[in-house]
Amino acid sequence: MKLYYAPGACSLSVHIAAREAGLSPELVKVDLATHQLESGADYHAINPRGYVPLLELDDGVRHTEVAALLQYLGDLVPQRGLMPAWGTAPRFEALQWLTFISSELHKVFSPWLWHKETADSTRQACKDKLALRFAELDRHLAQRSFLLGGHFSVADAYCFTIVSWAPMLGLSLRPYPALSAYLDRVAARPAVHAALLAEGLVKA
Ligand SMILES: N[C@@H](CCC(=O)N[C@@H](CS)C(=O)NCC(=O)O)C(=O)O
Repeated sequence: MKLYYAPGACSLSVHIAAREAGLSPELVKVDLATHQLESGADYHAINPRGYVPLLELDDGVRHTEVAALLQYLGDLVPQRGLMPAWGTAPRFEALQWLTFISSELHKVFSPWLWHKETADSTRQACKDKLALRFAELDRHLAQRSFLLGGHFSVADAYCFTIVSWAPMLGLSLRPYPALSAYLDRVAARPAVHAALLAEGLVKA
């Protein structure tokens, strides 16, 4: 299994999920500014959409989309409990969180994360929307350790990755103590630490 990633990008969530599942995909780094691999090869030849993550399975077939990749990895090693069983209420809840993180967090960050020229009015509208979402997450996490309750799931891998972008973009998480404590809790997990280390995001 091969994971095309960029350090700290949304692909980190898939990297974390893989490690939490006990898998060690081969990591292939993509420079998102140039869309080139370290070899100099054009990443568009791998993923014509140009974005990470992309997971290449051992049969050579390539797959994209964070929420789908996370579910796949969670289902691949069910004994790790990273994705609840099909047809259950927790599964329904996990799907809602994955969709929420994708559309209400990830893609609200995207305009100004990737396009420095984004107008101030758009930037402010995104920040206001994120503040609402962070406040909701803070209330939710004040009552439980992880998004689904007491147990870490792939939704946490995604939430952790995206919310961790906030300080980098000048958004303080100080108003959200439960959310901040949650990020610390997730970062302290051995598999998460290993992924952060492998991507060069923390020191050993
Ligand atoms: N729809 C994709 C979006 C992935 C995405 O936004 N990736 C960003 C990194 S967080 C990226 O590679 N951006 C660079 C680009 O689009 O060229 C998914 O959910 O996986």
